[in-house]
Amino acid sequence: MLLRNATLATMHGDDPYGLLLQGAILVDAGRIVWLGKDADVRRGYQGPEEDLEGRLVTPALIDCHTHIVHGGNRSGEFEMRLNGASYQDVARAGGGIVSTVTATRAASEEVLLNGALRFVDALIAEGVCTLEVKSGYGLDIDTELKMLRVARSIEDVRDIRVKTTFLGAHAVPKEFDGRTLTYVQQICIPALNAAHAAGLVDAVDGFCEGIAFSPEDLEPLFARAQSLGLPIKLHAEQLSHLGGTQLAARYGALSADHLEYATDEDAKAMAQSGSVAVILPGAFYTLRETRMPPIDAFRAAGVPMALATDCNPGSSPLASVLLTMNMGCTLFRMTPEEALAGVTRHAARALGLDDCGMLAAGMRADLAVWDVEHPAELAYRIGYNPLWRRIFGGRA
Ligand code: DI6
Ligand code: FE
Repeated sequence: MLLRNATLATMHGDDPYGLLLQGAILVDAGRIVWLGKDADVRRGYQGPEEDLEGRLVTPALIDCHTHIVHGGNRSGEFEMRLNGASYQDVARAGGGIVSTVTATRAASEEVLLNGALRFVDALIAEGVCTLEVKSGYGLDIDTELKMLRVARSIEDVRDIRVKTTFLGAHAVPKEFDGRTLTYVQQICIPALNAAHAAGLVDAVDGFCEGIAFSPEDLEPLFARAQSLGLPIKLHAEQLSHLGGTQLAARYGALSADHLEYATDEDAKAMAQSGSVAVILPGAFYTLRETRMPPIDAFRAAGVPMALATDCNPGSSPLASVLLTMNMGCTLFRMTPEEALAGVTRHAARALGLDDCGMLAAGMRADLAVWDVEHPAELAYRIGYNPLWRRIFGGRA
């Protein structure tokens, strides 16, 4: 299939957005085999072609940080809080992350899958072709595996690629209250071993925070991940500065995520380890955080920045990559070009993928065709989806 008469945002090269006007893309067997100027289309080409009438083609979007598989929802505590309930009131009513753990343990795989598909479909409608999904609402071996199986099964029922991340170190379950390291040793590491043996893990993540795990707690888990050959990611410096970023950098992490409280030194460590900074404005917005991630320091150090929804029932009930891009620009002063790179090229890198996120010969033909003239429009509008067509592996 030949797509003609399009503006191509290739997301590489010297021009902003890697823009190519009056471009064409030749797709064969699910891959981009050629792209260039429409005028240079090979004369001998005989196959089907389509005139895109000047529309914009970008790499398909990538949501590289989600907790999209989970039981129940937390709208009740959202409402309680806005009616004046305190944190303790919410906790007494069984709220918070514990309530999602209880609901996720109780839910069947079918219920979890159908719950996730509501948000997966919203992302697909915005041109997403690759999705990362974390475990971390099971906190016992069976439920962590159940979440990862459900995450993988999304690929069986939708045209989307799923990468799974083991997040057993998300919270300490109440049965291990005050025994964090025991939980890591007795549940987290055995769950990781079992999930890896079942072929369910692409990366290992943790929540490094006062209310969750210290760098010392995470060290044995990361050592195990490393010996299994699994890459590391980390929720780091979201609510306070604990040194998670430096730990992640020492393990050559694919990414450190959130990073509101990260420092210039953290940015330098990430630059050295080649880790991506995954910026999550949905959680910043929902928690009404005021401390901004050090975007200038990431720029200065040359740390690639990705943007993701963090889609979860507590701190970021967000299922829109387009709104995430807008928030990255308006809340954090990222440029529209950085926002688009953050959900394409750099998001791919945050997942360790080198076959998507850019338009180039040899890449997967995961494309988004937009009814806009210029790529800045993607981050600019709020609550408007200009997707015209999504192409997954060469198929519309
Ligand atoms: N950071 C967060 O903001 C969420 N998890 C995490 O690691 C909170 C998840 C939740 O409240 O359910
Ligand atoms: Fe998260």
